[in-house]
Amino acid sequence: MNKSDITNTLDEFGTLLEIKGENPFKSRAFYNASRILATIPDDINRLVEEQEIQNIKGIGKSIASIIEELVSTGKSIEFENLKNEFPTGVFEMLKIPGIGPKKVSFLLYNLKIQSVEELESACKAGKLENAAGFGKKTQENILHGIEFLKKHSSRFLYNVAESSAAEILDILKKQKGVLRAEIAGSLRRRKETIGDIDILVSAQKKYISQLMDVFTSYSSVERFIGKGETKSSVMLKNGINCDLRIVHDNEFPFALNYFTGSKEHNVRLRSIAKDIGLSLNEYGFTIIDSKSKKSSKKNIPTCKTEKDIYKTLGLNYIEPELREDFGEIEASQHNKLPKLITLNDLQGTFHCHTTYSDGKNTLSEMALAAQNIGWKYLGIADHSKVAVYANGLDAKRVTQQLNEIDSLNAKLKNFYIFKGTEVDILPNGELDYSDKILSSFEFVVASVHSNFSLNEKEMTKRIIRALKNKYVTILGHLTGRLLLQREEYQLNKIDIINAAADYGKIIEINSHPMRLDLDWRLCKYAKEKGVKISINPDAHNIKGLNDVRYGVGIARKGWLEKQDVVNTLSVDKIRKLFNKSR
Ligand code: DGT
Ligand code: CA
Ligand code: CA
Ligand code: ZN
Repeated sequence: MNKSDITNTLDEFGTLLEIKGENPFKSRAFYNASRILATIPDDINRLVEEQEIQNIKGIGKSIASIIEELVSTGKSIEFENLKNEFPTGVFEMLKIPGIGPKKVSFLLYNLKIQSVEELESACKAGKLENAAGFGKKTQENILHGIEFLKKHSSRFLYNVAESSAAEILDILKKQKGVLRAEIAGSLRRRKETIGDIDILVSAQKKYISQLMDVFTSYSSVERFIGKGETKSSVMLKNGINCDLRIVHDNEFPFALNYFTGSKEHNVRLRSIAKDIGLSLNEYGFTIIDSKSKKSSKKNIPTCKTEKDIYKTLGLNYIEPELREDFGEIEASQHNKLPKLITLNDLQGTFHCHTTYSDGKNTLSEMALAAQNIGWKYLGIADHSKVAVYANGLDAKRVTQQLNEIDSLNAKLKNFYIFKGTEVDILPNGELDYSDKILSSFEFVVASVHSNFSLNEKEMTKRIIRALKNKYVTILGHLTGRLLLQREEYQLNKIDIINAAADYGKIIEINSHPMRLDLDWRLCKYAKEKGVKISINPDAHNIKGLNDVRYGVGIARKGWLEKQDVVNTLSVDKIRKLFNKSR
């Protein structure tokens, strides 16, 4: 953690204590310590190393030890515990202009408002008009603030940020003087949502300022935010911020590594470097001379690529998707890194909709499109009858569709359409089709599409009951979340994954950019339990088939290898697999 990480954490610490209603003296001590730390010029690492923190006037003993813990481990246990006492919505509410800790405290404890969404409905219902410290005017301001937040400072879906970034990268790569150019940050790590776009370029010195101008005057730029010698920031027309950094080519691998992050991964790398007498930052390695406590540039290992950096640290190369301090450092040290799945490994996919339910393309159009991608098969899974809003199929139309698939399959060469359905899991865990109808399909995706408000126990039981049905092959979009829009329903995900393992069921990674559900954090767990994953597009038209690439990103982020994912298998092997559980 650098100094600004530390002061931010101290400020947050103070804020949380204030929300909690602790003695104001306590939170003020944190704010003061943060301010003092920000103003002293000394290097924070040196201060900690020389045990000087507690001698700084205005920083008490307990806060000093928190700072030491933050610097040496990158975390404070006390802070993490405190943070866990609050719903995550608290941090979002604090971002609303005009909302501080006192107001959040009142909202949280007196009105039981836990998130921006809940606050918005409360304002719209006029519930804050007569609340102490609020009133009609404040209520209006809060609504404006929320609108502003939504538009400007929220996160963005991966696919939206990615297409903006790809466009900019393309333009930059074509400019004179550019040597190397890459997307960094959370986009390179393929996070499910993106805060801002980070682009890194190395260029000949004399072209740098010209390049910055190209960037800031690019047609998709809404406004200019800031410019330094090596960095410019802009806001794009779609509201996303984009940082461009331009470095010397010999700094490029180091800067790429640093700005790819994650922060947590960077912290780990730096500490490994330190253990072997090196100091690592965004510009390069320096050798720490233990006698003079100064770093020197002599005999530094040269690194032309990121791979060289990892090698210097005694590590196997770690793919960007894995850099979350999620066990990848240890795996790299012990030669246990996964060989990540790639888009090319897919031979087909499941869970696609057609005009039989709410899809926009016909069965044959979807099959043809899948063939054109180079796939060997496509699994069709239209909605079941209770999904009236999505034109779900009754028994008669199921028969019709299955017949059409049979006749298409008779004509198709080197391609096979798997007969499936996306059957609704009813509130009690029963399925929307009888076992007899279910048995007429080759595979069954079971999903929750209604009654989201069950409590955790009921929802978990509901889904596990559905998994017990011998005709169910794949569990669809486990949590029902819609990224940036709708929270997941309450459920015990671990229990459900364990049940899938017990019953030999597949769990899908729903690749729709708004879902990306199973979450990558759980993919790794599922894999460890031996649960197989299917990367499904949930496509509602031809174009949607390509969404599997987002699912592959999540699979990679979740440590999955080719053999963990069923749609890397051939038609024959899939058939055997689907039959096995029946
Ligand atoms: P985002 O933009 O919120 O989706 O996530 P990132 O990971 O792209 O974060 P961003 O844009 O703030 O910074 C890009 C990378 O730069 C980040 O992944 C790691 C590195 N970085 C930025 N600030 C710090 C810092 O204060 N300390 C360390 N160690 N690394 C940092
Ligand atoms: Ca970023
Ligand atoms: Ca950034
Ligand atoms: Zn669905």
